[in-house]
Amino acid sequence: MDFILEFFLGFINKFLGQAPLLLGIVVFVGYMLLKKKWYEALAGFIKTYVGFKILQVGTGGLVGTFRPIIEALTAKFNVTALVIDPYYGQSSATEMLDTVSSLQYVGYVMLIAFLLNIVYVGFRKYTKIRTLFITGHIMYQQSAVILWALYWVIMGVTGEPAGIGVVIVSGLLIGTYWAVASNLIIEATNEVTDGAGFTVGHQQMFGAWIAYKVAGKIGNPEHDVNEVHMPGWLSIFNDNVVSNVLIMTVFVGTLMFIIGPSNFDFNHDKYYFVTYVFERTAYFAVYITIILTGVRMFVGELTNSFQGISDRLLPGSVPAVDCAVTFGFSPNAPAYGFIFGFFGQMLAIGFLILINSPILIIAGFICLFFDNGTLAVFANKAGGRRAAAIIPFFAGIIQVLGSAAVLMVLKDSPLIVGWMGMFDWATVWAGTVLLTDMIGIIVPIVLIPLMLIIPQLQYRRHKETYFTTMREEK
Ligand code: ASC
Repeated sequence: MDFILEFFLGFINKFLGQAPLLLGIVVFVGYMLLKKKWYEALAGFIKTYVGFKILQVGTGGLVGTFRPIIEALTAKFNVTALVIDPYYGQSSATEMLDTVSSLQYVGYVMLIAFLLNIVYVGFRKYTKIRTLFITGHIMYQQSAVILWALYWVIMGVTGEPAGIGVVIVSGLLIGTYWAVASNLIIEATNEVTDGAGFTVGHQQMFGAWIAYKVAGKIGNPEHDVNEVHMPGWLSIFNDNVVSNVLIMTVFVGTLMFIIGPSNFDFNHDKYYFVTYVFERTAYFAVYITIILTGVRMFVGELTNSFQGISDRLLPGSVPAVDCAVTFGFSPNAPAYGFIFGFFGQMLAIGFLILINSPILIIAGFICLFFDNGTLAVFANKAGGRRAAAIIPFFAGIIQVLGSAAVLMVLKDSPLIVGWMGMFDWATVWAGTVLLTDMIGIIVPIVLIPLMLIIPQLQYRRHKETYFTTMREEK
């Protein structure tokens, strides 16, 4: 068994977790199935690989540039509390599981979940599931966090290694979530990307679906954040580079001045504080432009070649990939999500301080930007700028309060540093953990068949286009 696990973990880390490689191969195979020339398939592989690598340079750059600013902000106010960044959730999970000799079970959870997802797609005629979740680093993160949380509320007091029941239930539960939630968001993703042929496999799939649905009711899609046609001098905002830099300079620049020059470690020979601030904030547009370039490079290839896979190999199925891919279709929306999500989170953190809450929360950049950015992309598509502002604002409040609630039962876990505050984890998963704490392991067990009802309901809404165009008629 250890051999199988080792092989699988290698496979995850070195292949599945390498999105550029995996998607490149998908494109290659797709083109071969479409009977293209081998060199065309090779060219498709290379453009997908390089394009995805470029995307990763952009997302990595955003994290590297902006995470320290958010951290400096909380350091300045000297708050000690738990951080709602996914990597803080992940390290709480792995550190704790390690103390009860159970870290290796994260691999089993992932293996069970991934195999289950394949089975669901294999039996899509019955399950109505069309998506395979392949965002490797997220698969690991979520497997670790769910195992930790369920272990802690079910077996924590014993200090024993995780039991087989918890491992299996965690795997079945998280695999069902990957399949059901990424499947739920296909139609909306196809609207956002104009039928690019992939779906989102990340941490806010239920959230993005809700954002898309609610946005249609509160906003106007005509007022797209990417098509602001302002008159006079405001017309410079029509360009996403200019508008991202101006907005972020005002917003993040103000934060940086509040934090103060002495709290930033920058080269005084090279910068005045003000030029340093401007460089940081301008990097926002630099990385968004990089993301755009990368996405544009591979999305066309993926769309064309996936036709081959979904015509011949797995009819009507699509890969579920990182949320940042959608940013390439809506370059102004992530800044909206970040800023309004920030206000929402700050308001909720202020509230926790005011009521003297036993749990204090620190904002994390990944949650602020990638989670709310994604919600803004979906909200904007259905409800324009109004929705792209209002929805991330409320999401920010929910991320903080939902995480604080679940941390009430997890806070005594050894070596805890935080929780994954991403939308689905501050809602569905926080709720599941709290209910499991009250009622027991029956809660996640019952949740599995309940989630499986969702694709059945989706299928009923548009049977004719469900497996073909994957778009609902308007
Ligand atoms: C996460 C996480 C990341 C980012 C990235 C966004 O939740 O763990 O590294 O979001 O996937 O592109």
